[in-house]
Amino acid sequence: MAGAQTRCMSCRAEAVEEFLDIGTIPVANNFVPADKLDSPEPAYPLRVGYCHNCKHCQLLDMVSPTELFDDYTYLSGVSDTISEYLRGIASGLVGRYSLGPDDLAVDIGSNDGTLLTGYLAHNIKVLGVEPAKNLLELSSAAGIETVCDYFGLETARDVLKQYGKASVITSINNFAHVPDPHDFVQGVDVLLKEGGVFIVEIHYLMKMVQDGAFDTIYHEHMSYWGLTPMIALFEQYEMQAIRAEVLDIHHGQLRVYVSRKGELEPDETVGATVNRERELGIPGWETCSKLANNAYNVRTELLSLMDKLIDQGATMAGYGATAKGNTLLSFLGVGPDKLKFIADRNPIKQGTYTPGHHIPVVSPDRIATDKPDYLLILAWNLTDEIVREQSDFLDQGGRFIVPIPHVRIL
Ligand code: JHZ
Repeated sequence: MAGAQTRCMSCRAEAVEEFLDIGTIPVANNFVPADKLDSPEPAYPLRVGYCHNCKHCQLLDMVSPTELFDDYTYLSGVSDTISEYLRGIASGLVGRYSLGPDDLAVDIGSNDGTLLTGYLAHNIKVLGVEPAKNLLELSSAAGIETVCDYFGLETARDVLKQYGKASVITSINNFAHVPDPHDFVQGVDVLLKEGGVFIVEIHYLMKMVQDGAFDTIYHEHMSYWGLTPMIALFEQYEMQAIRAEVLDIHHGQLRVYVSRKGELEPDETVGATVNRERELGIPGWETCSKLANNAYNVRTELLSLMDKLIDQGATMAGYGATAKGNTLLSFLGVGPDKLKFIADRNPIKQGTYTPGHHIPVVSPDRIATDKPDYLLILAWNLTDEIVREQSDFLDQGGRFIVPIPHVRIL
């Protein structure tokens, strides 16, 4: 791994200053299979910084995308909330842009194909672009054709030759995974039809700062976007934001609709969102420092709560073997001595162990048999669905601990 990257990946100025150091930890989604528990596990520094020139936030240490994404354990289709949401994006775009059988919809980072299945009932041509080889079987079973590659200028040219231009291109939660956003945006420009729309959705830096969600920092998330720096990036390629929506999903996402300049008319949401960022000073050095302080506060508070409950004889497990959970547990240094197991519905994760501290990941059925007193919700963005699903646990006297935005017991 190269040294700290203080050159901004968006504006390319040598102006990125570190504001939070999570530590040297393994990659959050690299769950360890049982037969690899004794093998050495690579760990990388995880530091995040702020660009004083364009206000972009990014990691200072980049892990190769191949290590992060060639084999991927996160499945879009596992949680009902996320599946419905993703399919809803597709049907929403069909209505908004009157898409029909002549239109091609491309989804970048298409994962198991969940989003693209939302177009099928409308007879739209669809194509996924997804680098994770292990997910191809799943998308193909869902009836989705997928190009197995990283998206960028070269892949866009190949897709164009074989499938033609796309009327809509979606990139949901993977623009932050990209080490070279310039190459990505140039690829979009090549593949997008005249008058077409690119829809990019990311964890919104503003919500991340407001909720103190420092656990969404992990090696996969190379960038932490606000709208202001994103607009500056698009402008370099004669592209423009035409609409911006702040959404509740994943505790706060920013969805930006992008077209080539002059092709579609921007609406008032873009200016309003940029103004809001300016008013709140986000992205800004001070707000980034606040996020760092919240990380230290949550660490102190949650560790002392867990220690107190364990001293009183309580047993504890986790719910949701999430990437963000692994950042939190690594930052706190929590292992199986505190959390007996982590329950998760994703069959790919079950039977594995969390990176670093090796907490076993098991099926949620274990909750009923082991009856822990407390479940720490590591997928706290999906608390409502989890509490609904685990109503028996609550009825039998179990309690949930939610770590973020602040530590609380339900
Ligand atoms: P969830 C992922 O982060 C990774 P993670 C990625 N980098 C990204 O950007 C964000 O998503 C958006 C399980 N679960 O969505 C399913 C149950 O078992 O918070 C999932 O494994 N039962 C792409 O990993 C996990 O929780 C349930 O009832 O932080 C949720 O993962 C529910 C509701 C969820 O993402």
